[in-house]
Amino acid sequence: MGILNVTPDSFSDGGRLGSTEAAVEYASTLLAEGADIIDVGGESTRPQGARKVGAEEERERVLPVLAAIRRRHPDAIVSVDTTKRAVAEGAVAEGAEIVNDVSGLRLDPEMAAFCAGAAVGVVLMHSRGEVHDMATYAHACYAGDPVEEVARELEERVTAAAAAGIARDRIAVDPGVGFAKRSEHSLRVLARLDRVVRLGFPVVVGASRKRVVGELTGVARPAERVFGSVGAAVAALDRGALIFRVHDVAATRQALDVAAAIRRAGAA
Ligand code: HH2
Repeated sequence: MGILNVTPDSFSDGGRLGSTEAAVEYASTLLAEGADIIDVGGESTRPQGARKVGAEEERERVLPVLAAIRRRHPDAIVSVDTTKRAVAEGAVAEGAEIVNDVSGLRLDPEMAAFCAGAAVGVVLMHSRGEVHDMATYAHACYAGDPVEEVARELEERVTAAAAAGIARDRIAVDPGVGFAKRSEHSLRVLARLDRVVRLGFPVVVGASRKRVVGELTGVARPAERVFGSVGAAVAALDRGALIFRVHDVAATRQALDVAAAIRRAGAA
């Protein structure tokens, strides 16, 4: 899953894609590099405290880009990274097939019913709090093993999604690296990804360029964290992840293709 942020303030690549044409060009590059899904997002959750974006502004950022990607690449699978029903609705009308909700359908009371009715794929990511503080440490309190709490809270989100009528085979789950998690929590959740896999859904992991990678590698600039990010993706693959949300598609794709081939050869 290649990341396409049409935000002026994303933590690693904000403000780079200033026009619809530039965004579509970038989507073409991600697909050529081996992305299977393009994840388009119009609201940042960056750790410094993201600025709240209204639904109308987010729609204006995301929808023209989605429409243009679909025109240029009619067969591409596009997901929309949003917590808002109004944005998801517009995106699905433009051809998005997946709603990637970093709140796990918590923040907009209309989101779950919309996703059920539209019969889209849904990524339920673990987080706590609101968009502006979910990527901070404000809610990074775990009494015991964070893995158990994250798995339990994800299970609650799955139950809520199913209760709203979302089919179980349209759900994927994501432990939310860096969301309501200090680096030690993110590491623990990645190390014990098998616990999340056991929930019974495809697992999405987004460690790309994140703070935990920066801390482990000593690389301050997010855009330069490619090697560490690839390491995280390979480790996640080994622990059962199926979808990798990444900025650096070519590097990750090549590493994962090799790592997956080694896994398959071992299983034969
Ligand atoms: N992380 C971010 C945004 N969306 N979605 C899923 N499913 N999993 C993630 O880990 C995830 C996500 C944050 O990263 P990014 O989009 O690079 O930054 P920003 O929030 O600043 O736009």
